[in-house]
Amino acid sequence: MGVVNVTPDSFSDGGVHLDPDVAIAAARRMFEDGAAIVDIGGESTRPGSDGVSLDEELRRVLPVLERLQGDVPVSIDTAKAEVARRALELGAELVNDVTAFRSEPALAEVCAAHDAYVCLMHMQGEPRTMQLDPRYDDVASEVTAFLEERMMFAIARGVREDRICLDPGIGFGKTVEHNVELLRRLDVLLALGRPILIGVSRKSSLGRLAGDPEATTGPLGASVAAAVAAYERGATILRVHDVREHVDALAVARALA
Ligand code: HH2
Repeated sequence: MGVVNVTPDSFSDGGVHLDPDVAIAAARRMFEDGAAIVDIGGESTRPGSDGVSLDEELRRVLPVLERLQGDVPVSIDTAKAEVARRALELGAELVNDVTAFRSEPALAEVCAAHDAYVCLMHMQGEPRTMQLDPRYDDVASEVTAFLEERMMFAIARGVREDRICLDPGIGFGKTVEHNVELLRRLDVLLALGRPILIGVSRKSSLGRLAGDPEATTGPLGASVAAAVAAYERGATILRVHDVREHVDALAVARALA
């Protein structure tokens, strides 16, 4: 899964894809480079962010979705039912909601009505404050219990189970140690029986593990290493900014598996 953030403030590509022409070209390039799907987002969820209005989010993503329609398989990264509805009408195949239908529960019915694929992600707290003091007794089992509950919620609202993938939410209300623990113990999540999506690309935990305690992003080599490790532990969808490098690395990892 390639990532194109049509935002001024995303943590690693903020401002880069704000111009629709640039965003569309980036999405097409990611698809040509081997992404199975490209995740388009109009709202940053980086630590400390406040969110954007419905009008602003639509203004950012609609021109991009309109011109990618029929060309590139698209996922919409949104927590807003109306954004998802418009994106699905424009051919989006997957709704990626980092709030797992907690922000707008009606988003579940929108996904069900379109028979859309859905990614449900774990987050402790909300983006504005989530990195202040994240705490867990046992991060892997707490994240798994949360995702199981959200999956049951989605199914109760009409989403087919075989449409759902699950994501532990690397960096969303988690310390470096929590992120490492989740990636090491993916088997606990896999026991839920659904495909696992991992978004660790360029995240600050990687920069910190690579030796910079003040890092706000992670280097490419660290992103690729984490993606391969997640793949080897059973993750099947890797959400990444640098598609070509990850496709090459995963092809080799698959050949050696
Ligand atoms: N991470 C980000 C955004 N959306 N969705 C899923 N399912 N999993 C993730 O790990 C995930 C996500 C944050 O990364 P990015 O989109 O690059 O930055 P920002 O939120 O600042 O736009």
